[in-house]
Amino acid sequence: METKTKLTSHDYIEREEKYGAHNYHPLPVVLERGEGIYMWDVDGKRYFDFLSAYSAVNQGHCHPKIVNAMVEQAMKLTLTSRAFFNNVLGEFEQYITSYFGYDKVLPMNTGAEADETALKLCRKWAYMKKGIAENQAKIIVCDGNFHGRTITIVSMSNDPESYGGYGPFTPGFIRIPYNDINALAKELEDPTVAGFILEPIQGEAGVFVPDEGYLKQAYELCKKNNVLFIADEVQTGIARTGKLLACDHEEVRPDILILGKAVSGGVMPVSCVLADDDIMLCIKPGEHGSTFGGNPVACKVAIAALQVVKDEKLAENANRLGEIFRSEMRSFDSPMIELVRGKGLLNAIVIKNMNGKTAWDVCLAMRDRGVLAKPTHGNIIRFAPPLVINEEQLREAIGLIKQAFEDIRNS
Ligand code: IF1
Repeated sequence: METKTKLTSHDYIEREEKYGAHNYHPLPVVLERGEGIYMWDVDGKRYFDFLSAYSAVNQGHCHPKIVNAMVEQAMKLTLTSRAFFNNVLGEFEQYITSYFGYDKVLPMNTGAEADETALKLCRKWAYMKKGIAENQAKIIVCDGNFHGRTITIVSMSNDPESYGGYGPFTPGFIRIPYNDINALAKELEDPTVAGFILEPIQGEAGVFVPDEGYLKQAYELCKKNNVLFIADEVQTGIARTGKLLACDHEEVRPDILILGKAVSGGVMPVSCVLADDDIMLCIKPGEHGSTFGGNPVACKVAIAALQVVKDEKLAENANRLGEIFRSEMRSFDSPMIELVRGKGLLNAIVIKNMNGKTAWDVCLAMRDRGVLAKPTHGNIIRFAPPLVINEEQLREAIGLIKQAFEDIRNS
């Protein structure tokens, strides 16, 4: 019997290098198992996950209630397509519209698809309800935005890493500075503006939390100008920032709400768009869809994942523990820590390079201490553990993070 030689981490990395597209530069660690707030690499070393797959694993890795929901449905019926009805989609639609308080939901799969759906909905509404001339609708976007990787979405981006080399670009977007109410007010005077799409906290840009009141003022300006307020809560939603939605911090109810990532607890791609009838019914049968959108497995997974958020009070936990994280890291004396910012358990540390050491080196040192996180935009490290983490575990991880900074200082 041939004995299988154990592959080393290097072997795994080399194999990906040889056969996989080079569209990522992962931290050198090869993971094999995840449970709750932890992941283990192929050598059995345990890590605190402080990225949560960019806030998709809010409920913790392989949450039994979510995985069981997936397995149970997968043994019965995985996919009918929307060519036919099935007994699960309506259950999900009723559950999630009641959960977030909207008339209707349009189910998709990835966050980008949900963002694209929101943009299409906004344009349809512009022509059918606001009376903007065909093909003239404009949508306001913010500098520093990240809404996904499709060509229309990168057409909104001002990050060369996102849009570089992918032209020509989709027209119809006006870009303004984030967190700038006056800039928004000015552009809203244009009667061909149909929508304003934003992240309530900019994740990829480095966890930019706008000024208190910005969301509320922006929403009210949009209302005054008959413009749809479109919130991309793919990363900030599902309890991540200490409320069910980041918009809840200012009691703003988006006209179009975009969800993804943790809607499924990181078990499979599930995304959706929520809106009331006057907007949602602008899309007629056959005018939009997706093969897997709203499939029975996704529906059962999403119901289970959202129920976990409520049952385990993840928003309250994120709110309380986020305060501890920011307080501990702000009071920690390290020459590499420029500032700490965030809300709930979506936080970031802006790193000052020291003796040639960068945020990447900090992440390598944290990996060696058993905590996984990754820099964004070079010098910003995002810290986003699963929301099921408890105070004792958080304090243990904070201790390891501080040790990693010390290791760098002493190296
Ligand atoms: C990558 C970033 C985060 C998102 C918001 C829509 C989407 C995302 C606010 C699209 C996705 C992911 C994509 C992933 C890494 C990660 C990311 F670094 F790219 F920007 F989180 F900040 N709206 N974000 O954050 O959702 O289509 O991916 O399901 O592309 O590298 P998706």
